[in-house]
Amino acid sequence: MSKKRVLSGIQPTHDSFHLGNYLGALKQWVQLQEDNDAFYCVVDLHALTIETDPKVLQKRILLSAAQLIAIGVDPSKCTLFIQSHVPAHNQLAWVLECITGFGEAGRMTQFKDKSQKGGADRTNVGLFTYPILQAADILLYQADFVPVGEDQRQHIELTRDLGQRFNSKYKEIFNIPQAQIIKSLAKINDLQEPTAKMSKSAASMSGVIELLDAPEITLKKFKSSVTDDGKEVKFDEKGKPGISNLLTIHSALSGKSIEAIENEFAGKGYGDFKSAVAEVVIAELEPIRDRTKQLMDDPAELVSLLSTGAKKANEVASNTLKEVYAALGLI
Ligand code: ATP
Ligand code: LTN
Repeated sequence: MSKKRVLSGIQPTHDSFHLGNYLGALKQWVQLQEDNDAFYCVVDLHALTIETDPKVLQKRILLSAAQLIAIGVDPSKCTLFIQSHVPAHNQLAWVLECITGFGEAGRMTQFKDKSQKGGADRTNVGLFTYPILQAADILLYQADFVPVGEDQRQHIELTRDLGQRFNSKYKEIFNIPQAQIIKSLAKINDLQEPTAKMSKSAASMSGVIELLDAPEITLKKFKSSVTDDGKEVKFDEKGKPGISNLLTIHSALSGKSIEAIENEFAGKGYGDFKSAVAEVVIAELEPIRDRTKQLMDDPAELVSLLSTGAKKANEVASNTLKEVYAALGLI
C-alpha cells in the first residue's frame, strides 16, 4: 500500500512555540512522519500578515525550523521546508482566489477575530486571503491528512471546498484532504484565562507556556495558574476549566490516564498538583530547549537542511501547478 501524504505548517510569528502548538499539532507531526510521506513547512509568507522587523522575522524563521527539529521532526524522514522557498504556493493561491467567493472568505472566523482585534487600519488584504494561501499549501501536495488544532478546522473545510470546486469546474487534479485533529488535545487553554485557547498572540504571556522558557519561568507560570476555589483535582471542563486544562497537559505528557492522576492527588491541595504538572512539563521541554540552542549555533547547517527540503517540495508542487495551469487553459 502506498504511503499517505501528510502536510502541515506553522507560522514563525513568535520566538518560541507554545505548549498548545506542541500538544495540539507538533507532537502529531513527529508521529505521522514515521508511516507517512510527510511535508512540513514554516509558513513565513503567512507571517507577513503581521508586520514584523525583518531581522526579527529572519531569526524567527530559523528558530522555528530549529524547534521543529529539536521536537523530533526529522529531515531524513520527512520533507521540512520554508514556504517562501516554493513559489508555487503563491501561484496556486492566486488561482484559488479566483474561485473563492468574497462572502465565503469573509465568513472565516479567524479573519473576523483578527481583523476585529486589529481594527480597520491594521487589517490588510493578506489577512483576508490567508486561508486561501493555506489551501494552496495543502492542495499542492495532494495531502490526505492535515494535522492541526481545533482552530484550523474551518480553514481545512474551506480547502476541501476549493479543491472540490476546482475538480468539478476544470479537472480532477486535487486530492481532497482531511483535518487530523486529536479531540482531547485540540484546544489547550491559557493558564491565566482557562477558557481561552493558549495563543502566540495573547495579550499577556503569563498564561502561555513557551517551549523555550527557562524552567524557573515555566514553574512560576504553573504555580500562578488560575484555578477555582475548590480543593478537588477533578476533570470537569465546565465547572473547573483551569484544573481540567492542567489534567489534560499532565496526562498528555506523563502518559497517565486522567483518572490515575485524579487518584494520585486525591486529598492533596492544588499547590502540589500544580508543581507536579510543572515538573512533567519541564522534563519534556528541557531537552527541546537545549537542542534548539545547539541547532541555532550553526545556522548554515540549518539553511542547508532546509534547502534540501525545498528541492523535494518544489518537485511535487511544480508538478501539481503545471497540471492546474494546463487545466485552466493557460498556454
Ligand atoms: P495565533 O494564535 O497567533 O494565531 P497560534 O498560537 O494559534 O498563533 P499557529 O502557528 O497559528 O499558532 O498554530 C500552529 C498549530 O498549532 C496549528 O495547527 C494550530 O491549530 C495549533 N494550535 C495553536 N494553538 C493551539 C492550542 N491552544 N491548542 C491546541 N492546538 C493549538
Ligand atoms: N493557518 C495555520 C498555519 C498554516 C497551515 C498551513 C496549517 C498555514 N498553512 C497548511 C496546516 C496546513 C495556523 O496554524 N494558524
